[in-house]
Amino acid sequence: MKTRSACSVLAVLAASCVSGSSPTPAFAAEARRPNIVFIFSDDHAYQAISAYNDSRRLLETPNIDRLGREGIRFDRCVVPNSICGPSRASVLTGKYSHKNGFYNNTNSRFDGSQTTFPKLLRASGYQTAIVGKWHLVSEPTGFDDWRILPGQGIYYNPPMIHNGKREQHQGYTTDLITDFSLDWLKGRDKSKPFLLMCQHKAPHREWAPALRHLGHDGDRRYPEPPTLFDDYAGRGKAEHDQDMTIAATMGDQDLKLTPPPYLNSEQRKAWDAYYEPRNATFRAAKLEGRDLVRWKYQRYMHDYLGCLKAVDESVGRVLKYLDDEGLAENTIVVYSADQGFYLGEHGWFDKRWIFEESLRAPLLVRWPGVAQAGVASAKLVSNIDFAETFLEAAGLPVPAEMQGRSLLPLLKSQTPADWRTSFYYEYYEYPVPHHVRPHYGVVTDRYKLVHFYTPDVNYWELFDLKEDPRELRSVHDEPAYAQVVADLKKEVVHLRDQLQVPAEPPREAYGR
Ligand code: SGN
Ligand code: CA
Repeated sequence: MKTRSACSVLAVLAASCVSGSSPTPAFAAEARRPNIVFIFSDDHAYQAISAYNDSRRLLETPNIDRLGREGIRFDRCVVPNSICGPSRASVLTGKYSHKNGFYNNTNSRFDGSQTTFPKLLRASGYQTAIVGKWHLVSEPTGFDDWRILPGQGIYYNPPMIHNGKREQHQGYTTDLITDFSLDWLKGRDKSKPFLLMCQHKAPHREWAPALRHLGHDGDRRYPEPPTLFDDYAGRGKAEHDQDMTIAATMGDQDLKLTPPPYLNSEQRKAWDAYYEPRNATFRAAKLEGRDLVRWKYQRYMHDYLGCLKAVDESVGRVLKYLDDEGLAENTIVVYSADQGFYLGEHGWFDKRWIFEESLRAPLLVRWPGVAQAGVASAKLVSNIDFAETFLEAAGLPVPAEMQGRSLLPLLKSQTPADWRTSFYYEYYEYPVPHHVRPHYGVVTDRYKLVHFYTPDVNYWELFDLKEDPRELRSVHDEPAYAQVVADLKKEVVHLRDQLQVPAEPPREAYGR
C-alpha cells in the first residue's frame, strides 16, 4: 500500500536510524529482514537463458537456471523504456522516464537527490552496495559503498570509480565485478541486512568474451532465427528505416575483425590466436549477401554467448557464497537485465522497440520459504515493480510517487484479482544511435498497440501476438480488429492519464 510521500518516509526512517549502532525497535529483529542480492546484466536476452527454453537452445546457463528451479521465472517482465540508463533509473526509482527525468543515454543525467529504494533501505538500517555498471552519469547515491565502471565500461582492464576515487584494474570485467561483489559481502557488517547490486557490463555491445571462453562453442553452427532476413513488409516506415541490422550496422570491432584497444599484450596474443585464423578464412571466402549476414550472425552468437558464460559463472560464485555462509535461506536473489535484446530476430541486434525481444527482460527470483519454487509466471510484471517489491520485503512503506506494484503476492503465487492486464511503454532516444523512431503504446497479454509520431512518420500499428507471435504484420487497419483498436486507444489514454505522461515529451527527451 502506498501510504506516505517519499520525503516523509525518508525523514521518518532517517530520524529513527540516527544512532547507527543500535537497531531501532521496529527493526530489532534484523536477522529476519531479508538480504537482497540483485544481479543485473546489460542486454541479456531471455532467448539466451536455458531456463527460458528458447527453441534455438543457444546456451546452457546452469547457474541462472538454478534460480528458476529454486524460485520463480517470470515470462513477461516488460520494461517501460528499452535502453540502458532509462531502465536503470526506473529500477531505482520505481518510476517511468517522464517522472524520473532519465529518458535516454545521450544527454540524460540522473538526479541523485530523488527517492530510490536503496536510499530507503539504507535509511532503515540496510547496508547497501553497488558494483559494476551504473551508466547514470551522476554519482551513485544511497550506497554505503559503490564501485562503478565509468560510462559504459570496457571488457578488459577497466578503470573503475570506488566511492569517488578512480582506480585501474587488470583482468576481465565480469570476473572483477564478481570479485568486488564477494569482497564487499565478506567485509560487510554481519549484524545488518544488506542490499548488494551486482551489475555486469556483459553482454553489452561489443560482446567481448573472457579469453577462457573464446571457442567455448567448438565452432558450433547456431540455428538462425526464422526472421533473420525479415523484409519488414506488413510494418511501417519506422521498422524499415532503422539502423540496427546485422547486415548493415554491425562494424568491424563488433565482429572482431579489428581487436579492441584495451587488451594488454598477453591478452592480445590469446585473442589473436582465436580470432586471427578464423578471420583469415573469412576474408579469403569473400562472402556476400545472405552468406555474409549468416557469417556475421554466427560470429555475433559466439561472442555474445561467450560473454554470458562468464555472467553465468558469476551467478554461480555468488550463489555458492550464499550457500557456504548459510545466507541463502534469508536472501532474496534476483537475476534480471536492463531490457531484452535481438539475437538476429528481424535481422537485428540492439533493443529499443516495444516489440517482444527488446521489451521483455529476463526475471528470476529466489526467496526460499516465500517465493514458490520451480514456478513460471505469465503475469505482466515490470522492472518498475522492483523497488516496491524490495521495500515491501523489508517491511517498509512505499512512497506514493512510485508507479509500479510489489511482486510479493505473485512470488507467493497469490495474484491479486486486480493485477495489471495492460502496460504502458514509451521510447524516446532518436535519431542516434540506431535511428529507432520514438514511439509509445500499450501492451496486453495478446495485443500490442503502438504509435510512431515523429512529423515525418506518423502511424499506428496493432499486433496480435496470438495470431502473429513474431510481430510481422500490423492488423491495425483490418476491420476485424476495429473494436480492439478502439479499446486499446482508450486504454492508452487511460494509462497516460494515470501515469501522468505529459502531452508531449520535452525536447531533451530525444537526446542529441
Ligand atoms: C551504446 C548503446 C548501444 C549502441 C551504441 C552505439 N547502448 O553503447 O545500443 O549500439 O551505443 O554506438 S546503451 O547502453 O546506450 O543502451 S555507436 O558507435 O554506433 O554510436
Ligand atoms: Ca542495456
